[in-house]
Amino acid sequence: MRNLPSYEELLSGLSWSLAERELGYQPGEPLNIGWMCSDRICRLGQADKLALIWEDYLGNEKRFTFDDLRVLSNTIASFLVELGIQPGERVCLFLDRVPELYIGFVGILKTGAVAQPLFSAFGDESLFVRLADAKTSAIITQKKHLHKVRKIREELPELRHIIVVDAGDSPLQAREVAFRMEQAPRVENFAVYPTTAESPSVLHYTSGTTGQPKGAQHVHYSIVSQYLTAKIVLDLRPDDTYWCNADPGWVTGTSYGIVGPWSNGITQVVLDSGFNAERWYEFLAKRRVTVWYSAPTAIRLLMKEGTDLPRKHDLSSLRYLASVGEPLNGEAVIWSEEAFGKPFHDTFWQTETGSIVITNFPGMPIKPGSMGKPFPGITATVLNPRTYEPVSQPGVAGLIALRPGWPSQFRYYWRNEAGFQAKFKNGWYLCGDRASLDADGYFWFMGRDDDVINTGGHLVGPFEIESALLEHPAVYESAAVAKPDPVNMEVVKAYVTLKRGYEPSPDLELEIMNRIRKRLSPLAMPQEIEFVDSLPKTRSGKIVRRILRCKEFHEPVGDLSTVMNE
Ligand code: 6R9
Repeated sequence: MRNLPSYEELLSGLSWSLAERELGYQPGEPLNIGWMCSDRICRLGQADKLALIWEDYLGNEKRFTFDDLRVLSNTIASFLVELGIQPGERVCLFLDRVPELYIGFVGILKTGAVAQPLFSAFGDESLFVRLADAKTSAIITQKKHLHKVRKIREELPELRHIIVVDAGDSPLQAREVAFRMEQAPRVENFAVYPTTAESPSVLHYTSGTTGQPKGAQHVHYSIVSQYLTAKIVLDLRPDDTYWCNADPGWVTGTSYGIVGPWSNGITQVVLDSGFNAERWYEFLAKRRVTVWYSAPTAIRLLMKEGTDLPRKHDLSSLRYLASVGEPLNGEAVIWSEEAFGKPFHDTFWQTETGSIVITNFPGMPIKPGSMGKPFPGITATVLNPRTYEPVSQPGVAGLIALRPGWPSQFRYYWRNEAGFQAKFKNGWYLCGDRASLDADGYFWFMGRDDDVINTGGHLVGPFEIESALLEHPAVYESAAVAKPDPVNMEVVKAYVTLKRGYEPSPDLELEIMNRIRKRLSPLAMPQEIEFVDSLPKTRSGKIVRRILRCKEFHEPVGDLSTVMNE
């Protein structure tokens, strides 16, 4: 076992310029994430090393070396260029976790276009809102998701190309074009577009309390943070087999499911299949996974199955475990010690931060339940919510805040300057979360500072759900809030008032739920609908979700002076 540096040693030894040097990047020169993750690794003599081992739910397997990644991403890139895709245009990836998703991401970036990954589980409404907002030019998808695109494309005049990766003999319609990545003529050489540090790279949509989801725009320079944090925090080493079980529709699945590992030349494995404890343990054992990046909800699901199941599988290859997305409760850390002989290391970050900002490092003593300390190069603190000054005492709750300026910080919200400005106060970027700091400088997460619902690590905005609820003919008003849940931490609960002539009934409840599931996504679907006569509102008529949320969590509501009808 090698000696791991202490936190203090890390602090003094690490810098973003070190990452620039290791990546061979000179400030001012072209910088392209797609090239960095493929061509550069080949040039380092790793062309034949495996970049991706992919497996689907049936156990079918595909393997791609870094040279395959280089050539196939070239192939996709030149296909896009032939279609007329210009640098800066948004190209959406709307795919299950198939190889085209990972390799397509790299290919899009090579053309200088912006990759816009979206969950393939999204229904037509969720898809529409994000494509319309981004004025997306092309979408890469599968046959099975085509009906959702067809349903909305007439309202998306900017969407010029619908690229289907598995069209086969299926008849295609206007604007649709077939592309088979592995059957297309391989493109050995592609002139990678000379993007620079500040050129836009990835557009990730994330939910807030008000309005529709916001597009957090990242730039090619983000690779500097993603490379270094993947190497240091996830402790990636050349011989590792790495598994990040996040979907690239979520920022974790791109920053640490594509860019982090591949810019480090690491072999990664992907399982294109939903959660199943037995299957996951089998996969870990069969693939001899060494580093695993997961999420608390998945860990809680595994915990439900007990420690006998992991003991039936040879999990001795596992060396390092990390988690992101929600608070990792102390219990889960202790359980993982029991089940795997190793703790999960909590990492905290956001779509907007682009990379891990507060975390537990290998070699650092873990305090179960704490998120750890800032990554070297990140200045993080807890602010007094009234003065926006750092709180001086340990244990006092406040707002998690970061000093702007780290490489992978989002540069703006797409076409939403006001929303962007609102994230900064007194020279700090506000994460929208609350925490306290202890005397040793460890952060302890307390909760979000807004009405966003974190269900199984996925942020769902109340506005999106309420908008969809209001489209139902029976719904007069609605409020979507979080409700506690033993596995997903939170699930969506909707409070609904009905229009005259409609009566609450279990059938109506089911019908509304299903509608949300289909139009938005299974995650956004309310697990419960409570029909009420009225909703709590401020004097200016705004629905006060806080009151409903507190009811669900059995918490005191606090100051009600601005609320009218409670
Ligand atoms: C990467 C990602 C960000 C929000 C964040 C916070 C919650 C993430 C957490 C955590 C407690 C952790 N969150 N990591 N809460 N402990 N280790 O999750 O991005 O989807 O934008 O969510 O998730 O509330 O502000 P994103």
